[in-house]
Amino acid sequence: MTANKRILVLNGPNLNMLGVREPDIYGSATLGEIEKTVRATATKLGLELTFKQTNLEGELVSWIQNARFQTELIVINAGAFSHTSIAILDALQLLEIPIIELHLSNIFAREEFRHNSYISKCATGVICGFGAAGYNLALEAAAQILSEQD
Ligand code: CA2
Repeated sequence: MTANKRILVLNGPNLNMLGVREPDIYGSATLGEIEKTVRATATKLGLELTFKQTNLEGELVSWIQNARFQTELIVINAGAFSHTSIAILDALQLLEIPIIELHLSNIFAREEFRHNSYISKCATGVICGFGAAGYNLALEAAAQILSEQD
């Protein structure tokens, strides 16, 4: 059973601009539209969802630190910080809960500087390249992981 399990979905820099530019890479859905769909999926799966976005690295670090006793699993699309931020990796490594790394685009089919993700080093699994549908896939994976813990 996954009832009442809490999932935190964190979104990093520029993801608030989804649907505004570059629909060929990131799709045409806005982050608000994605959140709405993900909320419906969470309800269907019996998961309690918190969904947040920030452009600030330090804010992401604080949210990850605060998640320690407040959530059973994190889904994180850290945007460009995935490729640069040891601070976010350090914060995630302090957690003792499953971490699902998420990207809309297939980062391995893009520029070489996107091929390395610090977050992958501590992720339970990575979902990338499925566009907005990846958020729902991440929730399905979360429900599966949490049900195996019971
Ligand atoms: O594919 C992803 O989800 C990324 O995490 C998105 C990041 C990028 O830096 C990562 O390499 C892969 C960028 C998010 C930027 O979002 C935009 C949205 C609309 C217009 C421009 C950028």
